[in-house]
Amino acid sequence: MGRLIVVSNRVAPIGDEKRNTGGLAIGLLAAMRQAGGIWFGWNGQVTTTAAPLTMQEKNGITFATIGLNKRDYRQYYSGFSNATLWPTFHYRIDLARFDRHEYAGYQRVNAMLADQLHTFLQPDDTIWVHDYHLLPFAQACRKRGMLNRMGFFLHIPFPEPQVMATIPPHRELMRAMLSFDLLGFQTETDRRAFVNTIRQYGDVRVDADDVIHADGNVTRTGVYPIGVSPDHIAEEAIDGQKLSQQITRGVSGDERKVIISVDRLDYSKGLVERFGAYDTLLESSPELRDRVQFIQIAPPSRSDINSYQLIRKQLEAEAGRINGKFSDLDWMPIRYINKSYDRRTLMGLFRNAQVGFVTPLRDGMNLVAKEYVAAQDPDDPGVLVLSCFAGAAQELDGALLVNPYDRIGMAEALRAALIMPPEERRDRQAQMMRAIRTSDIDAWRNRFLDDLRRD
Ligand code: ADQ
Repeated sequence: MGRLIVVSNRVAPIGDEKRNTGGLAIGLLAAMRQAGGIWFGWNGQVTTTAAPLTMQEKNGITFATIGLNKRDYRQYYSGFSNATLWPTFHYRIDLARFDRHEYAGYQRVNAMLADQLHTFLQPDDTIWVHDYHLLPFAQACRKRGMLNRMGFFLHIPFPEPQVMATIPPHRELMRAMLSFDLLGFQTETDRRAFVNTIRQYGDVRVDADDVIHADGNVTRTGVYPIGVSPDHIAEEAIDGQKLSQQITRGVSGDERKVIISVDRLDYSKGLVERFGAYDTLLESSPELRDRVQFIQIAPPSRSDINSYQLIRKQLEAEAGRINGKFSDLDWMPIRYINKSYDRRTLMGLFRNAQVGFVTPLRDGMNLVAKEYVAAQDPDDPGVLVLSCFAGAAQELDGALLVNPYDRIGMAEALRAALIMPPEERRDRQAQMMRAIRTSDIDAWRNRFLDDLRRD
């Protein structure tokens, strides 16, 4: 069997996990460590001149990285990837823009990355490409004569046909995706949306098993919900408990219950709506004031994009408003923190919190939901309140599922979580742990790679 080459927009150097906030990076590091191989992509630096490909070996994994120049970064990364594809795939066409130059830059960077890969590729290598930055990557490789087995995994949702159609070159993008041998999605909902879209706009033949035939290519589709390493998280959570108690000492007190949320600061995560629900909870249940503490950890991401600056301002205003309305000398209802924590502290914080409040408006999976459950003490677990629009909701049926657009419904769920009897909490956590163990990070990688390598 040949080498495994993982291709993703951003390559995270090993040993740098603490600073990594992306679920993609964390999931891939765990997978690569066991599989070995080469991880190829952008090193995260923006250079003024063309940067050469750098190969660096660490702990059995070769990191093949390249810098992007300012124009590439602007057009490919901030532009088409994060101002067109990201909002559209998360159903926020109100925030999406389309610019032909940015799209040309997106295609150009995909072609440049294919050229670079060609320089070190061997004929029996298997290539596993990740996420929306690289939809046309296989097509660019095929044009350069690379015949290797190539699979693609989409970490974010795939939108319904009418939403996908708002991207002007949607047909071209969809056709380009058919140069992959296998397309993987987080949920059946996403896979179905893709198949429906390609049926409608692709001018292709889709057979009974949803295998797609176009121009002599055969593309299979599959569902591979990404997971976590539950045993590892449990260890981190126990280790991190003391550290996190020091952080929250004086914040939570012995008698205050903690509600925790951790997200990249992104409009898809539903933070404004979540703050609103907490406001409603305190408004409608005055007896809870001074008895609960909401901690929202949200390190800024993509802060050079307009819509991200806007959401940050909005959240600062909301946190200030709610704290102004309810605070007392010894109690501040929301701790809104814009920084990253190392994994141990974070998992410890999860274990010490009575409620995990995870309410994205749309999310491919949402690893925080799974991490929160895996970090709990099985004898005295907390309760997960989870958006029905997170991919994780399709597996974690022991959560209290909420609609993130329903402020009162979310407040009611928070209340139910805060007063839930221990037996019900234990049952729900045990039920979710079964699902988390069945589709952990190893199962995710193995199932995808087995399918990709299968004839
Ligand atoms: P993200 O949108 O980044 O991932 P998520 O799945 O929740 O979302 O992963 C975030 C990861 O970063 C988690 O492991 C979390 O613990 C960590 N993290 C977040 N904030 C942090 C902080 N302040 N300090 C330290 N660590 C922090 C994308 C998709 C998701 C999909 C993943 C994986 O948007 O839907 O689940 O990829 O496929």
